[in-house]
Amino acid sequence: SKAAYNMDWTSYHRLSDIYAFLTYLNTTYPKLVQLTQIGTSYEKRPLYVLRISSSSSPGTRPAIWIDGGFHAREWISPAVVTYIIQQLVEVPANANLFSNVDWYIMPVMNPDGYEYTHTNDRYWRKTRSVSSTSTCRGVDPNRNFAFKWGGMSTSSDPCSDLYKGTKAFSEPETLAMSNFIIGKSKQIKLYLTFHSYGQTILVPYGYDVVYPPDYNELLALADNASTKFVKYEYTVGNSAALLYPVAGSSDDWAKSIGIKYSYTVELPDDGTEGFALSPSEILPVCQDFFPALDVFATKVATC
Ligand code: ING
Ligand code: ZN
Repeated sequence: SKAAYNMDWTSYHRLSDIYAFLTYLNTTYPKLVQLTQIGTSYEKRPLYVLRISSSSSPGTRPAIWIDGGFHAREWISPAVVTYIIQQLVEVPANANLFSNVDWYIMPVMNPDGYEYTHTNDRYWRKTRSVSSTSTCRGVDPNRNFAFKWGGMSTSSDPCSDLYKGTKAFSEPETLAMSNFIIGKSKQIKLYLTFHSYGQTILVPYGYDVVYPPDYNELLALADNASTKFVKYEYTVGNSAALLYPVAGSSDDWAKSIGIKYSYTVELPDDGTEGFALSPSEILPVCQDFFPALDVFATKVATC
């Protein structure tokens, strides 16, 4: 099958390429996809969600939410998420993945930061909002969600990479995303957010070593999904236990609003190249991960 006209997974792409790809899909496959601008970033870039649905009344089936690009320097994340979109939309053999499930996919939730890593600072992490008390810019979007906001592994210092912001959802990006998800929270059964690096699937909660009552079900599904990985070995476990406690993250928040299955994926590598993962690794990482989505979709279809 042929990939979209302007996109490939042998190099990392600027935001304009990614947005052109989404626009192309929206005009080329009107029956299957719908591109919605859910808001604008601090620097007034559009925030896009692509819905993939084969339903005659989209919005009624159980759904999967996927996002990427929270942290600007984690370039493999938008690359994997755009690959997932391309495979779902343009490879007929993958149509079974949306025969009973709708998908809402936001490939770049922090477009300002992403562009900044291409133009100014390759290792920028946060958003690009201006502080009223400091010359330092940006909030960590994964410390800005409204569950246990301001707890462990967060900072009140605008110069910190873990700056939590002035309040939960202070950022236009986290606010727009959370409002959209809340509007679909009856439908969305699985929340999947892609970060890097570390090769782990993190299971809530992350704010402390605390386990939701259905933790074993969440763990079993992630374990099952991870049996699909061939090239890269992923570790599955509670985020606070496996990594470190993190408050105000998006996966905890998704779980807290009733989305049963909620995970943070730390894509490859294991730290050898880290954020600077070689372009030659993009396609292998994408191809290794994609089959796991079948496990998630099969579970969600019966939710
Ligand atoms: N890592 C995540 C972070 O935001 C994380 C790790 C996510 C921990 C969610 C707990 C819960 O720090 C990266 N690479 O950003
Ligand atoms: Zn991250």
